[in-house]
Amino acid sequence: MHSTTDHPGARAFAKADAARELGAQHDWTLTEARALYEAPITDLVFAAQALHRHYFDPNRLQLSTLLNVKTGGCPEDCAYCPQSAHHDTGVTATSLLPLPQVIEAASRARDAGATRFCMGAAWRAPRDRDVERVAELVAGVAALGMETCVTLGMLTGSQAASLKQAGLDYYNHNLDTSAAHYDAIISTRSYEDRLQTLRNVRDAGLKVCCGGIIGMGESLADRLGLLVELAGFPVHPESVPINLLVPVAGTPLASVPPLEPLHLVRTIAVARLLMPQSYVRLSAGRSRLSRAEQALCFLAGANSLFYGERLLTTANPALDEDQALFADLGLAAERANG
Ligand code: SAM
Ligand code: DTB
Ligand code: SF4
Repeated sequence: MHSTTDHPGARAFAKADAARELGAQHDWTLTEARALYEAPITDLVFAAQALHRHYFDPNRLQLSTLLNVKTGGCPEDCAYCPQSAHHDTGVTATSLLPLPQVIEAASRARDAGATRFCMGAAWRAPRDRDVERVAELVAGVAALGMETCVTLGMLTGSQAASLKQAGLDYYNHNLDTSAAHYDAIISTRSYEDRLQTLRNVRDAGLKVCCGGIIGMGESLADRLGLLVELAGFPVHPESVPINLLVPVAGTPLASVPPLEPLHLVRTIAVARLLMPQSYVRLSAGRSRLSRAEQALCFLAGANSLFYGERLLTTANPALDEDQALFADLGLAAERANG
């Protein structure tokens, strides 16, 4: 009989399985991650699903709704991003949305079944007075009984502490890719800058949401390098968003050939095996996946997604389409606070 013991990934699978006794491990290597990724897909997805079931209810999804609270005009030059002022994408820059508009969007998201509300701002780094205003938004959304998440760019320790004080649950700040591939994607801030923000966020007692983007023309080593980096954090991010590049006209990555969705499935499965206790979010790029491809992502251990018609500047599946998908797959939304 064939099993995970018959191919070169056997030791890596055994290590992943040991998490049942040892909990999450932090010393994953690129060689081990590659052995998992390149295993027969049945072995890979089976192992990921088995470990997933050890830590999570396999039939529940965590639903987060995104709102862009400050759009465009960003001074960073992230090659994938439609909101960078360096790229001519037709996105119009706006100032921070007022509180009532944010509360209205959050209430709608809650009524539609989302348990977390994520607010994004196209900043390189907020000023202290920006943080004060975002803190008001966070407090307002938290008062609705929703979990809160914001992504504002680089953050100092004291800014992270102010947001925590306001009731913030999660801070999203992605590494985006491996350290080696990073310079091909962004030149205006360093990998170390990102790691420092993540340390500031963790030290303030916030939960960390950190992942990246695949399908940007990276090598397999880069794709896995990102996961190995995240799995090496002293505490794994509680939430790991895996975004499939949404190609936007006017960005330097607009014509990168689309990644075959099975690579997304394998990436999610490896993320699940390396970080078994983290929520793995099937993030941007869902609009171009079939229902069956999304089902395979859930089987591979994805248990969170963005729910709502828009991401930040691009489209996401419609609510009724997603509700029909969940019903057909027999999956239910995770309830608020667990
Ligand atoms: N400015 C802040 C920052 O960069 O940290 C927050 C907003 S930024 C848009 C949040 C994340 O969205 C990025 O780190 C990136 O991973 C993701 N993202 C942006 N554009 C994307 C695209 N075209 N396709 C997939 N993911 C994208
Ligand atoms: C994350 O990892 N993905 C989200 C969220 N964090 C902020 C953003 C996806 C953006 C996709 C492109 C857009 O809509 O502008
Ligand atoms: Fe700015 Fe964030 Fe877009 Fe980079 S990803 S250009 S920092 S909004």
